[in-house]
Amino acid sequence: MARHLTIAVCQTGPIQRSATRAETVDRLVALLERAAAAKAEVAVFPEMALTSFFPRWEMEDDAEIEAFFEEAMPGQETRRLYEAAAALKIGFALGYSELDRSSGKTRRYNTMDLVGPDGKFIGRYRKMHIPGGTEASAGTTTHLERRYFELGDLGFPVFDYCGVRVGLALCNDRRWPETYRMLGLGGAEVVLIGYNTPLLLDEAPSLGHLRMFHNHLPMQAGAYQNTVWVAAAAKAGNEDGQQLIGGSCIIAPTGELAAQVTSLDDEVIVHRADLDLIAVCRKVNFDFELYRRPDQYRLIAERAGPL
Ligand code: CDV
Repeated sequence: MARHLTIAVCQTGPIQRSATRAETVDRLVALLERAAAAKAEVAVFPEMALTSFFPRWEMEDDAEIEAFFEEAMPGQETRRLYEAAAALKIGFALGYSELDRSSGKTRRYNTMDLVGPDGKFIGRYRKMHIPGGTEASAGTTTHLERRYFELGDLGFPVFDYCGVRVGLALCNDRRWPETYRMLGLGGAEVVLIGYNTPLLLDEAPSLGHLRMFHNHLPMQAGAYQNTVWVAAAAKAGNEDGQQLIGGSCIIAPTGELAAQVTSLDDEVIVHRADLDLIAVCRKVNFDFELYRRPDQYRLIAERAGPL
């Protein structure tokens, strides 16, 4: 029997620092309702979908920083989203900032959770490629994720979502080939990604015209070379004075853009992903079992010479 998964990408416009969690959750619930009305079975929201992208600010005060984090998921203010998922029978992947005190220490992660169509937690991913620095430096776009987040400690897990193998990734992860390869080797059929990408970088203004190209290029290559569907949700528009790129999309295992947003606002795009296309693409070029053999890799390593 043919296998499909109808995927919704829920892009958000800017989430200003002045917005309350309740206002933001209202917007996410409205997007989820639109996705369900379009018969989507799963929805993906952006990275840090509950708050402004705060690593653009250098903050000292723990209370000020931790106001951007969630200690429990669902918490009091986010529970409505989980209830909406159960009522609408559509699961979601949600990016947020996680405060983990379970070990007795305070740990902070840039996290994405996968939730089922019954509103129940399925699995968690913590961002592995944390970009930026710990202190602002002159002449570069302030991006302080390393000040606020530890490296993820959960690897690249792949989860069962209603019989479909689903992996998660966050923003900068999407630029690195190992993200897709790890998820592909773990059997992922669908990769859900959330991101926040500034339109301009002070350190490389001459590359400004390539920002959208460099957004789509690695995701299309990752989808093609690992024969997975990729669905990526951006935060977009002018958020607290910084322009975010948008460009949310759904990409087929052929590398083709199957659906793309047309705004920098709250917007839902939906595509019925043909999961059988994965096997077709694998047969053409990327049969891992046949071609990714240890003897072949040994030869490649030998010929590469000393590092
Ligand atoms: N949130 C991110 O991970 N942003 C990074 C850059 C711009 C620092 C990105 O790769 O889009």
